[in-house]
Amino acid sequence: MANIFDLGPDFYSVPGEWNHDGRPYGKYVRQDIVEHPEIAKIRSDDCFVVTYPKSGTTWTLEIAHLVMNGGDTSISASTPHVIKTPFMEFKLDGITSLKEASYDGLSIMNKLKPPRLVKSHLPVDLLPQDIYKKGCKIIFVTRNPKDAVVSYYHFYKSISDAFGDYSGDFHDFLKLFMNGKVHYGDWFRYTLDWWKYIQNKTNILCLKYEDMKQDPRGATVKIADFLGYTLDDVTIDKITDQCSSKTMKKNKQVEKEMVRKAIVGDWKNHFTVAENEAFEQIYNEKMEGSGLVFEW
Ligand code: PPS
Repeated sequence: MANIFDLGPDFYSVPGEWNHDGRPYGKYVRQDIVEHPEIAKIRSDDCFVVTYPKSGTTWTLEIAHLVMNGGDTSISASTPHVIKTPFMEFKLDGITSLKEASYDGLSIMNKLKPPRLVKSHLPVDLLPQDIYKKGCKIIFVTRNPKDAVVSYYHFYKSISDAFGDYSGDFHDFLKLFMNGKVHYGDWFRYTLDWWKYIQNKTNILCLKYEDMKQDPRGATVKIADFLGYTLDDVTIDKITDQCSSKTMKKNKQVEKEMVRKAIVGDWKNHFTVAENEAFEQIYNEKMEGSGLVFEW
């Protein structure tokens, strides 16, 4: 039966993208890490922030980094975000939005002093197995997929280095998203695989973007508790403040594309009524029984 999200044969794919296990990856994702995750040397005191793209990764990394530094903002103010908290599988020559001429997350990770805080968007089965074997801490952040796809659409439009010249509108992009044709693939598969894995794991903290927005201080406290840092109220308040979207937007060390509207519910400005109804139907079928519930 024809469905509102059916893709025609000529759908957009980013120049240079490649596939692994049914998922597209950008040319900036290191294929050798995806195919041989064991090349990443993992330490038991590493902490990974793992997300489907556009779920609150940058925000969470900033909070966790400040927690690990007792609220000291000097590194945040002086070091590019992607250097202090490297993006493991990401490699690109000449990122125009960075001061660096080239970037290789894994080699930066290899040079960092422990404890390292690392970003990844890899699915649960593709992260280096040593992360699980060595009991590394993982913060898994998830976000309602309507807002995630809106955020992803604006990201595709804003970084031609990574996504080529995407000229489609949001409605075209939603079709790509619903068919798993955006980088890192199908949101439902990604989220359900991670969600199943994290159940009853004490070394994994699951945060939802919407909860963090609702109670940002509570998010700082949860992250500090999880990472094993005891911080006084003044420091907790300082970190929470420092990590507000308003303050992060002003931080020159955070790429400008990483902080946009930073709200819950921007999907209402993008979805048509028909798209929303079709989305809800698919969402309810795929997520039924998962126990994962979002605020919209
Ligand atoms: S990425 O590229 O996947 O790492 O992007 P990610 O950081 O996961 O998600 C980007 C969205 O998070 C919003 N953001 C924030 N929200 C609240 N508070 C803070 N401090 C914050 N920083 C970033 C950002 O604006 C993106 O969401 P949208 O909806 O596009 O605004």
